[in-house]
Amino acid sequence: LESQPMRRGALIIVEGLDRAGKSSQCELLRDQLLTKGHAVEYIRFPDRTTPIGKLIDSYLRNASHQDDHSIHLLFSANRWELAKHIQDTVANGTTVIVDRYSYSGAVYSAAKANPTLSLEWAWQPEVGLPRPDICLFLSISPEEAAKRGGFGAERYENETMQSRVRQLFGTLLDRQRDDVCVIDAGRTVDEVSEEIVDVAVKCISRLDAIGPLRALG
Ligand code: 2DT
Ligand code: MG
Repeated sequence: LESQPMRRGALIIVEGLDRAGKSSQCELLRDQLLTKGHAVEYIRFPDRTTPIGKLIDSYLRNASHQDDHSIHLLFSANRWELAKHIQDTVANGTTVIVDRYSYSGAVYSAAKANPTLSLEWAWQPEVGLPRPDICLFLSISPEEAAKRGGFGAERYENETMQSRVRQLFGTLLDRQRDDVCVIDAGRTVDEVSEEIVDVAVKCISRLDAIGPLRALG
């Protein structure tokens, strides 16, 4: 008997503003997919454990300063250093769930309104990275986000940044709309999770039609 060719895993990105519930939903999705018998790995960006990630962590905690362009490229480098791992893991049949990715990367940097750091400039270092099979964008209103508690103490956790980020996510996700599925994250955790699991399972079932993992353009 010929053995079946190994089916690859999916690359599933979860994006959204702070307080949208990304991390909880990623964990629920991982658990649900595991229960359904899928092999799953959950990673998040920034990955603060690598040498580059430690520089990013220090910057986010306001313990160090970086030029806007320089820190932007470090966030991107933090994805590039894990790109091969993502490709290999997916090729080996494991679905990879990623909490934040290139979309946060481009949008948070462009939200600084630095005249030489446009959304276009910010997207360029992302070109060629593993392209998600689906990007789930957890959408939440400013009112609902406020209800879920105040801002934390990290850089970017303030009203001005969050409202610019919201606007730029709109622009970027529209450009990348083939890969994006907007989820209303203002509902209960269970309602949101049910829709996310449904979309993820459908994505996994379409992988034969999509073919090998693609690259971001
Ligand atoms: P968390 O709160 O999810 O740990 O994110 N960010 C994230 C960027 O500015 N560029 C990036 O490439 C990524 C992945 C968003 C910490 C903050 O880091 C921002 C919030
Ligand atoms: Mg945060």
